[in-house]
Amino acid sequence: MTQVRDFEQEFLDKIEKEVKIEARDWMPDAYRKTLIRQISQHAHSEVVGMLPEANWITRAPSLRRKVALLAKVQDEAGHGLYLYSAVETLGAKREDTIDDMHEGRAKYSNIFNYPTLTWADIGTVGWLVDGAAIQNQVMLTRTSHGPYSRAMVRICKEESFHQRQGYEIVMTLAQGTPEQKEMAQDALNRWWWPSLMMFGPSDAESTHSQQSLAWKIKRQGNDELRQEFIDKTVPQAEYLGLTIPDPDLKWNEERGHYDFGKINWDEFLNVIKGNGPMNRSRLRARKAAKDNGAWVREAATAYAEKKAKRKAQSAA
Ligand code: FAQ
Repeated sequence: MTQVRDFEQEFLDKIEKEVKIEARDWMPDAYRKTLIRQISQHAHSEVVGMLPEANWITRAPSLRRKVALLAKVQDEAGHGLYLYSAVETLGAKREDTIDDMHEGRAKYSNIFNYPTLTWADIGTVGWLVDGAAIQNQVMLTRTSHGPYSRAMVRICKEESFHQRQGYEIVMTLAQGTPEQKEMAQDALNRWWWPSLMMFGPSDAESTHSQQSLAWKIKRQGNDELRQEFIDKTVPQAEYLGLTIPDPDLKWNEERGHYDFGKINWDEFLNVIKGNGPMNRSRLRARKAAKDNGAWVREAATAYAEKKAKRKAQSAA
């Protein structure tokens, strides 16, 4: 008698035993769908995230700073590429996911819809934005989906370097002239709250967390990660002699955590709906990059086809 395989049970057993789900394994449609959503949005964030930083490459204050920033921006492009490849293992077309972003059907991180006004913003983005990204992404190295988890191992190593690069820029400014210190404080004032929003809505408001935690796509909730980030970052700001722009921020001995003020979720929702200060400019830049790069993609495809044809002819 032939036995009928229970694919869903096999999948759940793997999740339970921490066995990674690989590209050719059976997986529920909803698991595939939420992974395509999360990973492609993560990839878009990496690529859009290049824009506010690239804005300062030509104006970096020294050759050393320019080289480091250039390398960081290139790293973000690489992260986008690993992540788009991970999405493709799930059967989605990279071009379709990119079109989804361009047409407003897919999101990217709220944080990249704010402008980088001064050089201190570049340090602060490295310190806070990469810091928050690492806080969120270390758990993703243990995500249940194999290709995503492996991509995240490498990405986290690079993000750690970015965070230190940013912190070092802010430290230099904080120890510099009063004007430089003021510039660092101003950047912290503008980036603090949007960085806290990067972790997503509170667990009670989060659409996907419960199921994603059950499937071990996410390994920690949005609120827990946000709290860990705050607990780590406050002493870093104190060391720099900078003030976190939150009058309600206070160490809570009983909880063993910092209490913090109310996040403006209306601002978050408005930004992710497309109404942040830089949303339109970011999408314009990404669409222009796609249009201006069309000839390169066409030439590369024509070359690859020609090469394959020649190979087939010489094999015949
Ligand atoms: N921005 O139910 P949840 C970086 C949306 S990479 C915009 O909690 P989920 C590197 C969410 O998509 C930064 N939208 O969702 C870098 C959902 O809407 P949907 C990106 C957000 O997925 C540094 C709705 O709200 N990192 O910084 C945001 O379970 C420097 C309900 O939310 C990743 O993408 C947000 N912040 O949890 C580059 C990490 N938060 O999709 C350059 C991977 C939530 O139903 C320079 N992603 N939403 O339309 C994740 O870990 C998760 O997707 C979360 C959200 C935690 C972001």
